[in-house]
Amino acid sequence: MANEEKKGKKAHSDSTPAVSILEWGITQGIESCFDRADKMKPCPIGHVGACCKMCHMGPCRLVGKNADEMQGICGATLSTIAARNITRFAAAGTAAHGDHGRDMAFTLLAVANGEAKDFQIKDVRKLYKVAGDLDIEFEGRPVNDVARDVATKLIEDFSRQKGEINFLKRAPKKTQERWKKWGIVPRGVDRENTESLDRTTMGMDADPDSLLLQALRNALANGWGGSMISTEITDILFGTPFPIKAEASLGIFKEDEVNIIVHGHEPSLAEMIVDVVSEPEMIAYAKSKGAKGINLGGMCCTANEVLMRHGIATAGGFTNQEPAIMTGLIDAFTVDVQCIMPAIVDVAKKFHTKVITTSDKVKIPGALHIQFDEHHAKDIARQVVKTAIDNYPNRTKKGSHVTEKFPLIGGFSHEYIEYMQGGRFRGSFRPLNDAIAAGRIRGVVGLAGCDNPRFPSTGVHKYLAKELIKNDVLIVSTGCSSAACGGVGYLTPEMALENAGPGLREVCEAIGIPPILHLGACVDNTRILTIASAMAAEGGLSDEIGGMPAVGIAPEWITEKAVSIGMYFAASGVPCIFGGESPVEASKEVTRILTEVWFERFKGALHFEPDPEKMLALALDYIDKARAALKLKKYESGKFGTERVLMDMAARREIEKGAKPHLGL
Ligand code: MSK
Repeated sequence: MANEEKKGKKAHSDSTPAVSILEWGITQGIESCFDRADKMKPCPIGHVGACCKMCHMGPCRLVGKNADEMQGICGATLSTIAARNITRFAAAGTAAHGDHGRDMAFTLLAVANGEAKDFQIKDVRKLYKVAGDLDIEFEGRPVNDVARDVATKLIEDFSRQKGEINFLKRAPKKTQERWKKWGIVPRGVDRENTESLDRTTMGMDADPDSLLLQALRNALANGWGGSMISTEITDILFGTPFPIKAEASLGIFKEDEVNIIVHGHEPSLAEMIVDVVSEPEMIAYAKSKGAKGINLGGMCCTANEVLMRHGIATAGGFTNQEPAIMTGLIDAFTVDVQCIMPAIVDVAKKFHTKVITTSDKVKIPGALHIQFDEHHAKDIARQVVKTAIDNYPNRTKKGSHVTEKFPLIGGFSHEYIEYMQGGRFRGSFRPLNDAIAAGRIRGVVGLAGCDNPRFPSTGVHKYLAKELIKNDVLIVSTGCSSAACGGVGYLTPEMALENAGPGLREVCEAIGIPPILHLGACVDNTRILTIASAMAAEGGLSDEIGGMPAVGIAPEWITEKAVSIGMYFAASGVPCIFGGESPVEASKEVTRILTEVWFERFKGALHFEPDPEKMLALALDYIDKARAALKLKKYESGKFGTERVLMDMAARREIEKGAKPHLGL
């Protein structure tokens, strides 16, 4: 990337297929988010957190040379206003992931009660594991009874008024002690959301530190509550992922088949569509309309869900929504919840594409609405697929196609990561901890979050991914970051051979893994919490999540969900670096709390840094300082200490002799 682009000043995609389609779109007068980003300059006051619109005396804008000494009409200072604004970000992000988790919990309950007959519990072993964590008896009981108890107990996590969220006890003791000490143990998801909204109203909490502690408590209700509930139940219902091949890029569409996209976050309908598109009657119906078959692809995090479990190809992340429609090849663009640009309906009108909304919570004027209901899931999926097939004959030649696509390997659940380090019976995190201790792996980075049209979209993900693995940093990726990396072939073992530093390359070669492990959707960032907790329990590094040579990076973040994620990592002990300008830049005090104060209390932090080179330097600095504090061998590329040898595939097979390589069996 040129320097100008690295600083995020050029608001165009860094994806070659997207650029070629978007350029064609410009010749046709079709507008995209990139054009709107060029035209729409962010409000310079709201952008840095200096605008308070919590009541109707304002909005109050604290700007100018003396902004630090100014007050809103009620007396709120710049720091109060910036802290309130980012606390509301955290609350909204938690609400989004919380509602996702809640929907999954109610689906599990409906399945257990025999009311959602099209779904089954695919991973009974995981159900039992979660039941055990929740102190629910499972031995000798009917599966549905256990599932009902699990769903009921997890639903209580949303409405609980006192006490604490169930999965918090999965965290290392020391991490939990820090939460208790600073009063940020979340009670229930809804309670924390309500309290954040309450505290940030006019005339309530004015102390930035107190507000930001509530933001952390609210975010923890997401990480160890809503999102973790979603990940666990999705695994129980649809299977715990294990490595699987797939493809990525806008080139996944087929000219002679019915193309359907599933976009959004909640996978329940998408799972049914996966089943339905291979029904012989549906394929015959598609053929009767002149198509050779049905081609299913995904977008954003619904894509990640069905990629992780079925190898369904992804057309990319957030900014690929409009270019995907501009191919002219999509017959139905089906959306569920979150990260759905209303603009897709306008783009679709220029083609034959039908945009189908499916959630009561997401309706877009001009879209066809087919309401999803888990009680009649397959019938509704058939209706969606049939709508796409019926639309196929309406396809015209209009559009700009690309054919380039890349293979990838996804499906790295935390269970599989443990399995790959010793097999089903000897799985542990010891080899990873040892490789870090010996300096073969310098540290671990969670690369996550959105792709942003205000950046050279996807470019900062790719730049950081390449540089980090060159520096022997193992990457775990989720969300649109996985799509950005997958869309250029970075999620393959070959990437390690060609680009990884010598230590990381050896590890990847020994196990046969890519240097970037695709962990799933945005909600699956909780897999990173689980991995970090397991690494702490394994010993040899830090005995809590804080202090590990690990960093979270969201280089092109967009959403409130991202802020909530960054905060639950910070509270759990992981320093996080977000790209772009800071939404609290107006307040030095709030910036100091998010970085220095939180690091002192939790060993985590939330930085905002627009320059990708500085993001990289900051991440490596955190990793090296954590190594030094743990008295680990100083990292030097190509010079390792001794460690336990990682087992390769053959060795694991030898040990297991016939054991099935997947916990979900
Ligand atoms: S989809 S939250 S744009 S990662 Fe999860 Fe992508 Fe960000 Fe949505």
